[in-house]
Amino acid sequence: MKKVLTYGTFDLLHWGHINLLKRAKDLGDYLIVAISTDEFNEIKNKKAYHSYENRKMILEAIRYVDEVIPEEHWEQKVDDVKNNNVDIFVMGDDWEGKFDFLKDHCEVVYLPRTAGISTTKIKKELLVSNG
Ligand code: C2G
Repeated sequence: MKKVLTYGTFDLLHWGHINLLKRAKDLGDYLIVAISTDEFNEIKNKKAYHSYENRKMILEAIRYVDEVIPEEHWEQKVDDVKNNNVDIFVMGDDWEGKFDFLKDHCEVVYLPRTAGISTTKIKKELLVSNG
């Protein structure tokens, strides 16, 4: 069984996220998503609209996602890959090259981001349209 692992905040879930999760799952048989905790989002300078628990529940409802684990700090990826017997690490290519150190432990794949959508864009456009 080929296991795939990816990380993210996945706030205000949108079709760009789904495109990523679908392509990640298509690379193997089992997809684990490490979702950023609210505390880790502070370290990433991100303020998610939905809480960790609710973002986790939403991700677990997606057909492409087999397991959701917490992402609590930058340094956990090697352990996550080892402890979960991960074969392929996947991220959107806005992270191109940033996780190449994982190549010692698994395959590393950066997938093209989906253009035209982002959580930031959604927030901005809602702000403008609702004045
Ligand atoms: N993504 C995408 N296309 C978009 C938006 C997002 O392919 N239009 C991808 C991102 O590249 C990422 C995943 O969807 O692989 C989740 O996006 P975010 O929730 O913004 O993740 P991020 O905050 O970049 O967290 O340790 C890694 C970090 O936790 C990544």
